Amino acid sequence: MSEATHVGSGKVRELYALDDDRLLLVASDRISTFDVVLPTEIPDKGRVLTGLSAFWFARTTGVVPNHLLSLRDDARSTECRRLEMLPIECVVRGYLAGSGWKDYLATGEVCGHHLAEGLAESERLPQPIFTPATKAQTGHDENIDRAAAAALVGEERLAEVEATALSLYELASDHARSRGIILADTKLEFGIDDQGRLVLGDEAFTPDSSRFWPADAYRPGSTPPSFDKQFVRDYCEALGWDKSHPGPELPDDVVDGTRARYVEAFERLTEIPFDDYLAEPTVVLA
Ligand code: Q0N
Repeated sequence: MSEATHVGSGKVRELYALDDDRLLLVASDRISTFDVVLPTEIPDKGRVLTGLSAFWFARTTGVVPNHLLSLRDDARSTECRRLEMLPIECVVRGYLAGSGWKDYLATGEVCGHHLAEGLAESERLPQPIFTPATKAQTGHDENIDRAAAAALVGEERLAEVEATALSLYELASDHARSRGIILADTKLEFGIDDQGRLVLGDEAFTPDSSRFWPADAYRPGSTPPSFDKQFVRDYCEALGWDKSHPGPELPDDVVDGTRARYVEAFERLTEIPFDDYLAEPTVVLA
């Protein structure tokens, strides 16, 4: 990418500027667990996530426009429109997990949503809730209430992103459910284009931005297994690793099993053979 300037990196993705209007988002095969990037890669993980995101972008243009311009032949790089990103993470939760469960246990509320008493861990909520968070540069995003989010993006824009995020979650979670995957929650990022329009950016409904649970193993009252990372988590727990940097190397069977789970998520959700995607990435856009 000699033509592109590196402009940012996440734990597992890199962002390059192509020109004044366009960015290149490159998904690596790195994997993180318990917030630590492991020294061992999962082959094709970045391609699975890039293809899944593009699949969702193509299927949600009726809800909101998105930043995708094109997929590169490497199947892991997305050319996208440069936006002015909103300074909030737009999280939608259909189930009570992660920081939502923690906040509920401590206060009975999540981001100002007062919930019924006596809900169990991982329980399905009566209706999905919009639970925005601040974007922390380092460390953890902080859940915020409606007033704090409105102070960051404005009352009108907040109402628009809330309605849009809830519509997107409903569309994606209904589809995933019909394919045996529970989309427990998801994090979306929006930006504003040069015309002032709201546009969906970043990645969408991937296992890195959402909690994917296998529907057949779902039991409220416990933490369901992660569809994608469960072998990695189980291996790390059995090792007794203290979850500080650096993480452990993964053995071949854990790598192979995890790769198979990512590919299975891709194929279940898209109904496209993963090899077809590798041969011609644009198949996910059809
Ligand atoms: C942008 N981030 C946060 C890649 C993702 N379309 C866009 N226009 C302008 N800025 C961004 C996007 C997008 N997507 C999004 N940072 C800049 C997430 N990054 C973290 C690093 O890896």
